[in-house]
This record gives sequence, C-alpha cells and structure tokens, in this order.
Amino acid sequence: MKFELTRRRFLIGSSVAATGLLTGCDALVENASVNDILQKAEALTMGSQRLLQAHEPLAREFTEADLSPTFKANGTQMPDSEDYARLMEGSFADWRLVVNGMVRTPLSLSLADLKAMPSRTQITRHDCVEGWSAIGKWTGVPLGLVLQKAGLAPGARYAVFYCADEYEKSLDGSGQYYESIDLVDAYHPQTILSYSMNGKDLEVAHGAPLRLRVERQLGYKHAKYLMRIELVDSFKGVWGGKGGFWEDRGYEWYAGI
Ligand SMILES: Nc1nc2c(c(=O)[nH]1)N[C@H]1C(S)=C(S)[C@@H](COP(=O)(O)O)O[C@H]1N2
Ligand SMILES: [Mo]
Repeated sequence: MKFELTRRRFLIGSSVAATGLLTGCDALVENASVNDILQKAEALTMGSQRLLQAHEPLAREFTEADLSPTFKANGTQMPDSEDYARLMEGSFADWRLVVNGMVRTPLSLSLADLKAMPSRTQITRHDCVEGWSAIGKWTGVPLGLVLQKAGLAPGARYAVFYCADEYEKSLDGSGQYYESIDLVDAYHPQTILSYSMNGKDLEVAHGAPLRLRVERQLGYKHAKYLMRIELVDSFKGVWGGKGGFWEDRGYEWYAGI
C-alpha cells in the first residue's frame, strides 16, 4: 500500500498531538524506530495512534528466505457443512463476508470487493500452543479499512469473528469456531483479513476464502473460514461468553506472544 505524503503528514502530526510522545514533526521523523512504525502503519491513522499510545510493537517480520518449506495446517482443515461445500464448489464466488452488529453501515463483501481494497503483505511467524511454529507470507486487506468502511457505532469494543466450521462438535454440542479481538488489535496495522498465503490463493486447509491474521497473538486467535464479523460491546451471550472457541474451553482470551 502506498502512502500519500499528505496523509503521512497528517498521521505524524496527529499522532504527536495525541500522544505527546515528541514535540515536533522533525524530531519524530528523525527518530528511526518511530518513523519505521509510522511507515508500517500505512493509512491506518487510528491504528497508528493507538499503536503509539499503547507502546505496542509490531510483530517481527521476516524475508522470503525465511519462509518455512512446509506450513502445517491445524484444527479444521475442511469445514464439515453443506453450505461451505457449496461455496467451495463455486470457487467462493457466492461467498460473502458480513460485517454487522454495532456498525453504522452493515456490509456484505465479496472476495472481489476485498481484493479491490488496499492490501498488505507480511511475512510472519505463526506460533501454535501445541508447540509448532511456521513462517508464512500473508496478503490481505487491513481489518481497520473494513471497519472504516462500516463505521463503528458508539460503544463498539470488540470484533467477533464467526467461522464456517464446527470444531469438535462433540465437546458440548456447541462446536462453532469463533474468535474475538479488541479494537486496539483490530486497528493494528498487521491485523489483516487474508485471502492469500505464500503468493497463492488461500488453500482450504488454511482457511479459504478468508482468515484473520492477528500477528501479536497465538495461532488459535487466527480464525479461518470467516463468514461474519460482528461488532459488539461485550461477548456475554456469544456462545460460551469468553470470546472464543478455545477461550470457552479455558484458554486465555488475550493470547499475546
Ligand atoms: N475456523 C477455525 N479457525 C482456526 C482453527 C480452527 O480449527 N477453525 N484452528 C486454529 C489454530 S489452533 C491454529 S494453530 C491455526 C492453524 O492455522 P493453519 O491451519 O493455517 O496452520 O488456525 C486457527 N484458526
Ligand atoms: Mo493452534
């Protein structure tokens, strides 16, 4: 994604004003690490402000040479539903990502709509709690841009991601995979809705047609097979109420690496 100079000036100016981190634009531009963060923050004004305010770093990014020769697929590798099978047979032409809940304008976006939006590519390391890691290259649309399109309603605090698959339905009969993150992570510049892995369309095993990448958190937060994103002020009442499939089964909601 290309940065427009005016946009960048605005970003730098407003971030300085918002954080009081440094006193002038020149000082900020000369500060290599902050400038680097701003470069990577791309057009996400709100995200970069929060980033600076919270002193939250970016997850480490790697090079093509670091890509893992194989990237394990984990959890669901083929959603077990007729709806998903139908969508897959049609190459996901009829698939839509619904964005609703506490938004001003609910959205229904096709894969083509998402691919037409500005994209971000990042090479990152995925860490699963089961004890394996892999480095992959992900391309997708920054979640912040999708949220900007929908416009948040006052009071929205979390984005909840609903997936197409039921994982271990047998546990208690409520096996729908879902996840959630707060708005700080939602607007983080490396939080993307990814439709491409290692330069190719996302494979079904890895979450086709769309999955979340939320790079500062563990693997189970990276919801695959996205169908709907709901903005909420609390996740009480959403399945087990803990904000995610694994969270409802005892895992941490904030799975920071
Ligand atoms: N919908 C859905 N998303 C999911 C899972 C799943 O079973 N279903 N497993 C999670 C876990 S534990 C990991 S480690 C990653 C695995 O992603 P991968 O298959 O691309 O390696 O997806 C996460 N997202
Ligand atoms: Mo995982």
